[in-house]
Amino acid sequence: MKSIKITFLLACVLIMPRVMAQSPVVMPGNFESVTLGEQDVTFKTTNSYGKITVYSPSIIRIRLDKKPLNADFSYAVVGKPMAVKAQINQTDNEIDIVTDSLKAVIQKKPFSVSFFTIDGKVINQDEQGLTTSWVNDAVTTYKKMQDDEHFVGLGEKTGNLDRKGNGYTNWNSDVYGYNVAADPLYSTIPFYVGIHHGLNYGIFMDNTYQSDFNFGASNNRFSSFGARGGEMNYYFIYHKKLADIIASYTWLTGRMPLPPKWALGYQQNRYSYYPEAEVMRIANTLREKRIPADGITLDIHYMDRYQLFTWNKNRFPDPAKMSAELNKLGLKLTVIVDPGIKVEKGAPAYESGLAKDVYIKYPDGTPYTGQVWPGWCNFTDFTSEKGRAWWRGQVDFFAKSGVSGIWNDMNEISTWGQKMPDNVLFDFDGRKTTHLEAHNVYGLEMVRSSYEGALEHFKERPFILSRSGYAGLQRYSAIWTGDNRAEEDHMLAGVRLMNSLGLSGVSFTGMDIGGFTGNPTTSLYTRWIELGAFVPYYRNHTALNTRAAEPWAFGEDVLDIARSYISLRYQLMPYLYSSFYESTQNGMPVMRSLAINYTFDPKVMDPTYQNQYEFGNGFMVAPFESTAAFGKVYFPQGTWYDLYTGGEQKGAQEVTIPVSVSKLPVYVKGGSIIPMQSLTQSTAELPTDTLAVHVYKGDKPNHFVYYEDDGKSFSYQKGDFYKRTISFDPGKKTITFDKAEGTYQTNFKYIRLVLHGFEQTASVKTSGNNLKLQDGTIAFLGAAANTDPQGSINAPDSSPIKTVTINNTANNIQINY
Ligand code: NBV
Repeated sequence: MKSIKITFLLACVLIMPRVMAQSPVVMPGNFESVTLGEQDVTFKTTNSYGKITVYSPSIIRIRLDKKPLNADFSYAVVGKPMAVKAQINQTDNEIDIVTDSLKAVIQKKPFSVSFFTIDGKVINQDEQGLTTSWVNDAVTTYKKMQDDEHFVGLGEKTGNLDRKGNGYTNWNSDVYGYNVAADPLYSTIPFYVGIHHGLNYGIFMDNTYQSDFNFGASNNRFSSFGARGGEMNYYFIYHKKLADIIASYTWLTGRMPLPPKWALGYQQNRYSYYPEAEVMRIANTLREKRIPADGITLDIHYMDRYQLFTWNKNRFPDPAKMSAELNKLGLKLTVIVDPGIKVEKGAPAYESGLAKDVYIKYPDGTPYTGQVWPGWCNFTDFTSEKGRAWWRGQVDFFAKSGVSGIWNDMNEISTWGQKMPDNVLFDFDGRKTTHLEAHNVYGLEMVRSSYEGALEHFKERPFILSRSGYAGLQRYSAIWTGDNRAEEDHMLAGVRLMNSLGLSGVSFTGMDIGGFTGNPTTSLYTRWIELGAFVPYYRNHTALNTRAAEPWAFGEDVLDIARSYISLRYQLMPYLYSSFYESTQNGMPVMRSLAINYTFDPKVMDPTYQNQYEFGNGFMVAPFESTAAFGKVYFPQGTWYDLYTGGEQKGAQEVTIPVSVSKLPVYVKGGSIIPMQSLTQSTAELPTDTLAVHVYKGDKPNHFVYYEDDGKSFSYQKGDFYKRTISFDPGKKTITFDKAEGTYQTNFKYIRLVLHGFEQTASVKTSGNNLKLQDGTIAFLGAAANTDPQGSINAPDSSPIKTVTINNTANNIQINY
């Protein structure tokens, strides 16, 4: 008995400390082994396996798992590590990785990572003592909160521009009529930018499980990012400029392909336009009332009892004929698709999907059945090539009906009840996983399938719109912010959602103009339709059972204002199309939070000014509630011009301005180059042969890459475009047009140069020819805009502007003023 007791006590003494030491939080621990490669480091620590890879001089990837790392796989990342000169050295205590632009230091005992500029400034560092850890399957990395650190981005997230003090969750959700503070919403983009001490960096955590970000919410120590499963897998990006961080992030996750030009035009929508006669009535009214427009969208009522890949033949007897008629009017047809395929014996789409075995299943092999619009549905597994191929094939149905755009709704996945079981299995491209890992990429892979299907079957560039998505969605689709409400704060929240999406690599964004749920007041509708002219995807949409929301539905005054702003959008088409082109090249969003170009200006983070944004590189929009009589505008460094009066405003100032519902406050940045064209009623219509190039005097050099092509085919990929850099140099007092590149014949024989703020200008010289400047004609918004063939943007009482028309045929044009 005694010896048993002694043995027991001994066992307690020996075992207890170990039991007690086993913390529920598992840390990586100390390095045990390490292999240094040319540009990577592979290692094992007490409790983890890891790999650090240099992707570019500015991008370093960190991977860490409790088990040996899986074979690499990502739905988001398309960039492969570049061959980079990296110096990798180790001592007993640390490993240093030095590239041309940053230095990473990995502590070995215990594991932790820090990033420094080449001259030794801390950019970002693991919070000592917390670093990365696991709680069961959930993994989180903790970063030291730097003094006065701010955070922007994270995709479609509500709240302030500066995310400091808040936490967010990524789990794609159907949030009908969401609250302006709701989280999560429909899509997941686990990428953000940290800003402190004049430095900025990006972190992209590529993990599709439910993820959580904490920017000092309920803690004063760290910012953190983590996921409920999978490995810690993040890319650290450092550049001096935020714009370059976006360029690197979109190099990693891909950029928007050039959209068809019609998708940049005004789109008329409601839930739902039917039957055909109603669609044609809307189309004809747009034309009669001279509302420029490029698209009409059909919501779920075009289908036969909501069954995918069907038409309700009573409502739409001949869809191909109808879309041809719409096309003749310069309008393209977009239709909605949902992922749910109605389970109905004999229904062609359902049966063919079943035969091809494309549906997601329970572990026992029966398809998962959930309820949506058509009733009980099965759902295509877009994470399998088999599923995607089947869907791509189905897209031919739309091609045959003359459809030009595919609007992907409900792809979070949304089902009634919103409780899709965890044990539903997905192929995950051969890796086999559960709903937990596949949920957040379902929408992305659906739009990928729609996009690739449209590439196969449509003759022209397709337009794809999505409600849900994951990082990288910009490669396939535009996104809109779902079921917003017809409320003032929702309009402004929508602006911030789009600005945040823009910071997170998604350029082609929209919100339901006028609000989806509820009825807007007349003034709110007015302000919203004005604002829409300065939003990448300009679509008016409203829910079932709300009042009519077409531009003519709120009376003559509103109609005039709507027409003016939509017309302005069309006059700005050369500027807009070139701005979209820029996004395809470097990921710069069309709608730019001021945090992009004025990152270190503290005023930008001030909630008073956080809704302001740049639209392309030239305009700054200051949106206010429609009820506001006054508003505060922050003018960052530089010179600014009132778009309507041409009035000059010096920057680095906060100014209180009178606000009226008939005018959206818009300013032009000094130095801007803004090409405009004559008014057309659709992008299918040719403007006149004069391109009005507006140059606003500023004190810094600037340039604009003018881009033109046929706006619809893929021949630009073979060099059939017209691209020309236009520069303004205040030092040399020149405006130059470089030689045009590409084989495309520009539509514009003449350039009408419109100089703003160049009061002393007397004459210009172009390549040796002396041309006389004339006082500019003046016309803007309202009736005048429709009659001005050249697209001027000045109001009657503006400061004098000077114009001169020059031939656009010369290779290089230099104007000395
Ligand atoms: O298809 C109907 C609607 C659509 O109009 C809306 O834009 C989507 O966000 N859809 C959601 C389905 C649910 C509406 C209650």
